[in-house]
Amino acid sequence: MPDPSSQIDALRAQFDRDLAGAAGEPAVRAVRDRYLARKGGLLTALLKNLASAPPEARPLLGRLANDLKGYITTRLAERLAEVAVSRRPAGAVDVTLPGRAPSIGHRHPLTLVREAVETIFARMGFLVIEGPELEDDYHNFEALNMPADHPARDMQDTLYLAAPVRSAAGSPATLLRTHTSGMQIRYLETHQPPVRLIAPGRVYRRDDLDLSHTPMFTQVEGLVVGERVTLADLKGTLFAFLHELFGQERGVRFRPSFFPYTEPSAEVDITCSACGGPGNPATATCGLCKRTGWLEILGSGMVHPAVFEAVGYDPERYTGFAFGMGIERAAILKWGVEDIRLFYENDLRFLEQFPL
Ligand code: 2U9
Repeated sequence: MPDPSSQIDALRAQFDRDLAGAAGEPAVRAVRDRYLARKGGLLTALLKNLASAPPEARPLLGRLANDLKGYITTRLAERLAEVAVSRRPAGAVDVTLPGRAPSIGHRHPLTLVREAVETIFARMGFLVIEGPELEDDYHNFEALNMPADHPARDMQDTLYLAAPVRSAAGSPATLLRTHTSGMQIRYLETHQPPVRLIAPGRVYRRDDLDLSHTPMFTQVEGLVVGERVTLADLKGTLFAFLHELFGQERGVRFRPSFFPYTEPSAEVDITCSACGGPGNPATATCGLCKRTGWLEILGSGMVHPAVFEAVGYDPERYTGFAFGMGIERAAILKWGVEDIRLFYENDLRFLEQFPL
């Protein structure tokens, strides 16, 4: 029979190891049962065995065994108290769980396109200017070579105010601007060339709502004025811009056109995103470009000398180019949106679809 006192020491060491390895409350309870169970408990068995020790050794062994029992009972009580503290009360929040990601907002598709346009032109050295949506006749029409009898000034096309109001620019406004050009007139009135800017903003036209018209839409116009600015500068700038916004693979073409404030004028087309442009078999049936392979994206031209005269620039000395683009139209062509009204209905199922 092994020496009873070293048996007691061995059991204490074994208990220490078992308790150290018991992590949660159930494991600690299992250790308690393993040592203290009335039937089959290791300490219970040891105490019973003491009865068969030689009578003269019993007092000492009895004391050692009782010490061990006290030790085991105390250590178990301490550990149970510890694990009970770390136990999560029912219904409590587990602060170690990863948090729920808050759903953050995102920018409106028209804002995304406007910002993309602004970034492209800013990198080309253009200034971005903004101004009032209420305008006077002079800045919206007269200075842009559209005199009083010009058809664009017709009540059918322009939204006039019932009575003039004082606009943010100071002058008495009579209408909702039909383009952002008035801002550019103001800029030319107060600055000397060289000029290189874009003017984004909301504009208003007397249109009924349909698939492709809204009485309010968003424009970006651009203007470059200097001493030897040519049509080649216009083409190079717009080629670079359109390739940046729509992709380097897109074809770009210029078609002669007419605007009162530019001469010569050109409308600019890009190859159709749906059929891939002219020469592709799909063009023969393409509904997006009406079988032409081309989509109109912006208007442009060399600034009319009458505009320079209106702002006091010498038309013999200065030349310039200008262009205009509808942001809604750009977004429609970029993403294949079927109805312009979707941009203004605030349906999240639509608005959430746009990357950029
Ligand atoms: C100044 C001089 C000239 C701006 C220009 C266009 C051509 C043009 C349309 C595009 C689609 C309007 O939004 S749209 O309906 N714009 O085609 N705009 S040149 O010309 C200017 C502007 C300011 C001082």
